[in-house]
Amino acid sequence: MKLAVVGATGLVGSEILEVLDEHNFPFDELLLVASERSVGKKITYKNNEYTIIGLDTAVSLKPDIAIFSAGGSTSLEWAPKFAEVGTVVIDNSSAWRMDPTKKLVVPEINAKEIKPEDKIIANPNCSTIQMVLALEPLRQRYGIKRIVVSTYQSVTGTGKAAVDQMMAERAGEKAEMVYPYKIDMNVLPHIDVFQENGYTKEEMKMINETKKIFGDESIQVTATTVRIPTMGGHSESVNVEFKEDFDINEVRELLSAAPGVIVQDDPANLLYPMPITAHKKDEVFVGRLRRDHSQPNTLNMWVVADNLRKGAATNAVQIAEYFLKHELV
Ligand code: A2P
Ligand code: 11C
Repeated sequence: MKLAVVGATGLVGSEILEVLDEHNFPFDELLLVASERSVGKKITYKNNEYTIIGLDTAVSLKPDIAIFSAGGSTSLEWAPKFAEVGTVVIDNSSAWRMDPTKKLVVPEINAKEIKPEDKIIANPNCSTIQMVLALEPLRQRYGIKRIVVSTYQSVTGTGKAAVDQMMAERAGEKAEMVYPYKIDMNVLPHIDVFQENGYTKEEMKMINETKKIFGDESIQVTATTVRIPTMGGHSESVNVEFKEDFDINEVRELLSAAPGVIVQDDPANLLYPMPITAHKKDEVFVGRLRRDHSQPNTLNMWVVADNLRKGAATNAVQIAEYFLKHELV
C-alpha cells in the first residue's frame, strides 16, 4: 500500500498526517508531495525523515491512493494524471465536487455510491460536511424541506497565511493581508469570492453540495457564510424545516446514535459545542437543540466541528479507509 499526501506542508496536509497516525492507517510507503518551492525539504513523521517530492515524481511512483489538499488548480491538472496511472485520488479541493461523473462523499452518508471504477473522489467543503452529517439521521426520519444556515468559520479554513494574518494583528505586528480587512477583533460576512447572484462561492458550495450529497435537488438551502477570528473549528446555526413533525427527545436520541456525531446539549450546565472543545476531534458536535416556534416542523441546532478534521483530513482519511476495507485498491 503506497500512499501519497499532496499538499503535505499545508494546514490540511499536516492534519492528514496526524489523522493517519491516530487511525493507524496501514501504509507500507508514504510519499509527501508539495510545490516545487518545498521539494527537497525534510519532514519528520512518526520518527522517520521524509523528503518532499514534486508531483511529477509522485505520479511516476504510482501510489495506490493520493490524498490531495493543494488547491483546486493543482487538483484539476494533476488528479487525472494520477488517475491515469491507477491511483485513487481523494481530493479536498472544490475542483471535482460538482462534476456529475464524480462522487462527493461523506462516508457515513453515501460511501456506498463508490464503485470500483471511481478514481477521483471529491471531499466536500468543510462547512457542508459538518452540516450534512448532523442532519443525516434527522433527514432519514423526518425528511428535509428547507435549511437556513449561518456560519461562523475559523481562519484555518483559509490556510496558513490567514492564521499568520490574525496572529500578527493580535500581536500588534505588521500583517500580510490575506483578507480584504483586518480579521482579528472583526467579523467578515464574506468567504471566497462573490458571485453574480449576490452569494459568495462558499455559500453556493453549501447549497449545491448539500443537494448532491443527499441526492435530492428538492431540498431548499440558503446560506450566509461568515469568517470570525477563531481557530479551532467552524460553527453553524442551522434552522431546518422537516417534511414531518418531530419529537425533540427523539431528535436527541437519533443524533446521539448517529456515527460521528456527539450531542452536547445541556444548557442548565452550560454545555454546548464550541470550537475550543471541538479542536482536534474527529466528530461533529451538536447542541442548542430546540423547536423553532415561528413555523411548523422546524428545528434550531448549533453544529460545531474542527474544519481541518471532519471538514477535511478526517473525512478524506475515512474515504481512504473505505477503499481499503472494501478492497477497492
Ligand atoms: P508548499 O508548502 O510547497 O507551497 P495551505 O492551504 O495551508 O497554504 O497549504 C497548501 C498546500 O498545497 C501546501 O502543502 C503547498 O505546498 C501545496 N501546494 C500549493 N501549490 C502547489 C502546487 N502548484 N503543486 C503542489 N503543491 C502545491
Ligand atoms: C473556508 N470552507 O473555511 C473554506 C475552506 O472548498 O474546500 C475550504 C474551501 C474548499 O474558507
